[in-house]
This record gives sequence, structure tokens and C-alpha cells, in this order.
Amino acid sequence: MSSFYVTTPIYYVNAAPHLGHAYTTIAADVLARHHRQRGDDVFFLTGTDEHGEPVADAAHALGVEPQELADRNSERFRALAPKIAASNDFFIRTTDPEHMLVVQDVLSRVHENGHVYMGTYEGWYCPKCADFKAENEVDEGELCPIHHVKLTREQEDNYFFALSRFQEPLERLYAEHEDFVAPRSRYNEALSFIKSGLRDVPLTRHKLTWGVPVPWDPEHVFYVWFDALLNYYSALSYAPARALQGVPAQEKAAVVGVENRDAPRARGGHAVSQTLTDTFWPADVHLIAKDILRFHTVYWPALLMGAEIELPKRVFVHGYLLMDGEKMSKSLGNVLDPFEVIERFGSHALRFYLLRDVPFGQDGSVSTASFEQRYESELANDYGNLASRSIAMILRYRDGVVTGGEPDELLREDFAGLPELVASLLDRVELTNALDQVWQRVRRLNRYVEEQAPWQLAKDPERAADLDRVLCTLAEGLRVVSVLLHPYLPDATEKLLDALDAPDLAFDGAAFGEGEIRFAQKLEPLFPKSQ
Ligand code: ME8
Repeated sequence: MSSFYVTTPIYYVNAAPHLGHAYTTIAADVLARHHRQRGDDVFFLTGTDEHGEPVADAAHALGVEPQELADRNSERFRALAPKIAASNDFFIRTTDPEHMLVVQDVLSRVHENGHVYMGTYEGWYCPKCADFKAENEVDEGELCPIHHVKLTREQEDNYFFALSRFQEPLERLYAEHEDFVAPRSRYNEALSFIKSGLRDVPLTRHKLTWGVPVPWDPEHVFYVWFDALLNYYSALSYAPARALQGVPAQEKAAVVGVENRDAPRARGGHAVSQTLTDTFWPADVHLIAKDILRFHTVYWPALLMGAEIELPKRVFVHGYLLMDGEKMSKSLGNVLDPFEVIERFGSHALRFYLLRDVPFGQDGSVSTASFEQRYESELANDYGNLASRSIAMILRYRDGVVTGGEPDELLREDFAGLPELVASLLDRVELTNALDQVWQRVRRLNRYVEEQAPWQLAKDPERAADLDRVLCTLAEGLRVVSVLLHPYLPDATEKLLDALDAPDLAFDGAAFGEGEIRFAQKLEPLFPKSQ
């Protein structure tokens, strides 16, 4: 059995979740569900980043302790996951004591390995990014180019991580692993940052107290980014124990690693005998947006090299969801509340819309108007209506029994190689392209209905065999597209597959003609128009 480990960034708890956060989590969930369908042993991690200045500042502004704000907002992020049907196996919080111990342990190793020294940082700093800015990253008026807030001039004695020493190893990594960062434009961006010459970076902060204490100097806490990045590694060391709290002993013996217990049918369990780190490290894909590219594509691999830990296989960098032409962001205040969007359209429509409307990897604007348009024309009409009318015809003309023998040759070519194509696109994290391939077949099935006009065939008893074949072809086509769409639309596809009495989600049964549908049952509209 292959393993597959996918992560989202861990989100800051300085404010509530917005649609941008939901976006990355949904994308990671699509990959996780797809790999479970392939029979892989999957671990899907998300969580919250709770230390550092952005959180401490937000808490002080509200007059509460950082821990209180962290508890409050972490809970909102945790609650978002099931709302968007995310099947994460664990939800990490960087205030988990187990995580903090791993941070201390790994960073002490980096220190012992001689990559840490005491120095003075002098330069620009953005408290919203929790990032030190080079002179060429400062906008006019000493503003942060991302948050448009005034940068502060910092002078601080800190321990430094000797990032510059990893220049050559990083260049080698990029030369030998051209897929370490995707898409290619982001690979080029990261590599050119490395080639422009790396400067050492603060590993600790002296002025802050809201963080993981530095074991060799308790006057310091670790710089929040190193604490945060290590979540991807630390989670595997304690997730089983956490995820299993409250689970009966006999179940524990069988399965570990289930954060979200309404698990999809195709998911596997993780054998307790092997630790999650052995099974899942190194991570297969870290999903991030381009705002945190440098941390993940430069600092993170260098830090792991310094600690002598294996590197993740790939960082995939998606674009921004934009509103009014600007990145949707808490600091800019132009955010869509995912809970409100779900209330209106449902979480499955949201998953579909975000991955369909914004080419994954690029920036794209979102709006209620384009959401409504996709909902009506694609979910309600192309897919929902195709399903309803096909099943209605099977019920009306054949009392629900499907006896067509082999599905139509006419469609075989259109569906040939589709599962392989979808799998290879998803292996490259091309989530929108994979969805588009399936949608082209949904549209093909719609054209097939019009071409064959089963309502005409039904009038002519001599054409009974043709009608059987058309109905069987539609049922089989719906089965195939539903298995392939399942990661994007888990609920609707399960309802439809249940109505076709073909609940198996396994990917190796996704080829056209593999199914054996015998009857169909009534199906409520999958995407009611009135929503
Ligand atoms: O950066 N469009 O947390 P964060 C698309 N704690 N994705 C968006 C988005 C938008 N408009 N806005 C946010 C942090 N995101 C750190 C990460 S990881 C070790 C530490 C998503 O709360 C996207 O994934 O600011 C982005 O990278 C992430 O949220 C930033 O979340």
C-alpha cells in the first residue's frame, strides 16, 4: 500500500477563518479523498498557528491573553473543517505541548549541528507577516508590500539560523528535483530568490514571550515561522494518541488517525504498529499560497537539512482568491465568510465552485454572481439534471431495472483513458484541469441524451433494445463521472451512486464499462434550484 501525506498551512488565529483558508483546505481534501479512492494510506493534516506577534498583537488589541484568543479562534478553524467536508485526519495546534517539545528537540539539533549563532538583527519587520524584510522588499513610505502597514525598524540580539550556508545544498536540491516546487513559475521564483544570495535569518526572538521557549536560553522564544513549519513533522509524532482520545480500546487497536469521524467510505485506517512518522514522513505535498512561498521553499528545506531530516517531496503553490482585484485577506478586510457562503449554497457547491472557477495555481476573482452562474448552469443543470432525468427515465420506462448489456460503443472512445488522465493530473496537483476533464464527459453525456432522445425510443416497441442500451449507458456514464467527481463533490456523488446501487468508490473501478448497474432508485434533486 502506498502512503500519501498532504498538508495545508496552519492558519493564524489572530482572526476568524475566511474563504482563502477554506480554499486550501478544500484543495488538500480533494487530494486526500482521491488518494483514498486509489487505496493509498492517507494522512491529511491541517491546524492552527498560534504563537508569534500577529496573534499576541491581536490579543492585546482585544484586551485578552494570547492563549484565550488562540483557543477561541482555533475552535473556529476546527469547526470549519467538517463544514466544508474536509476529511482531515488530525488538527494540530502549535500550542499543543507535544508539538512544542518537538520544536525544542529539532531546533536544539540544528543548534548542536553548528548552524546557530548569536547576532544582532537590524532591519525592517512586518508584524502582520511576522517577517523580516530586505531593503528591496519595502514599499514606498516604508510600507509592507502585502499588508500596506508601516514596517517597524527592529534592532534585536537574536540567535540566527545560518541560512546562507545552505545556498549550495538548496541549489543542488532544485537542480536534482525539478518538481520540488510547482507550478514551474513558482519554482523559478524560489530558485531565483536562492540564487540572489541567502542571508542568515533570526531563529529566535528576544522581545517576544508568546512562543516556544528556547531550551538553551530561556530569555528567547523561537521565531514563529520555525515553530510553525515544524508542525508538518511534529504532528505525526503524536497525532495517533490525540486522535484516539475517547475512542474505545478495541477500535484503537484496529485503526488510528481519524479526526473527522464521518469518514468517507473509501478511506483506509492506519496500522497502530507502525508510527505515523515512519509511514508518512516525508510529506508528499505541502499546499500553500504564494504569500508564504519563501518560508516553505527556502527556509523549510534548509532547516530540515540542518536537522538532518528528510525533505518533503513537493510544495505546491496556488494563487490568491481575489475580491475587488485584491488578495482576500483579514488585514485588508475584504473577506468572504465561508460559513455564510455555505449557508447559502451548501458546502459541496462551494468546493466545486472554488476549484472550477479559479484555475488552481493562478489568481482568480470570486463573486456571488459567478457562484450563482456555476451553480445553476453546471451543478443544477449539467450534472444534477442529467442525473434526475436519467433516473426518472429508468423508473418511468423500465420500472427502475437496468438491462442494457454493454454500454454504447459511441461513448467508449470519449471515456477511454479518463481515470488514468485524471489520476495523472491530480498527481501534478492540477485540480482544475482534472475537474475539467470529468466535466467534459458530463457534458458529453448530456449531448448523448439529446442525440439519442430516449423519450422517442420509448414510443416505439421495436426499439426497446436501443432504449435499454441508452439507459444503461447513461447509468454507467453517471457512475463513472460520479466516482471521479467524488473528491470534489463527496455528498452529491454518494447520493447518486447510492441511487444507482453502485456505492463502490474505488478508483480502479472507474473505467467506463466496469460497472454493473442493475437498477436505479428515485433521487431527490442533487442541487435544488431554489437555493
Ligand atoms: O500564513 N487566497 O497563516 P494565514 C488563497 N500561519 N489562499 C489564501 C488566501 C487567499 N486570498 N488567504 C489565505 C500563515 N489563504 C501562517 C502559515 S504554515 C507553516 C504557517 C490561505 O492564516 C493560503 O493557503 O495567513 C495561505 O498560504 C494561507 O491561507 C495563509 O494563512
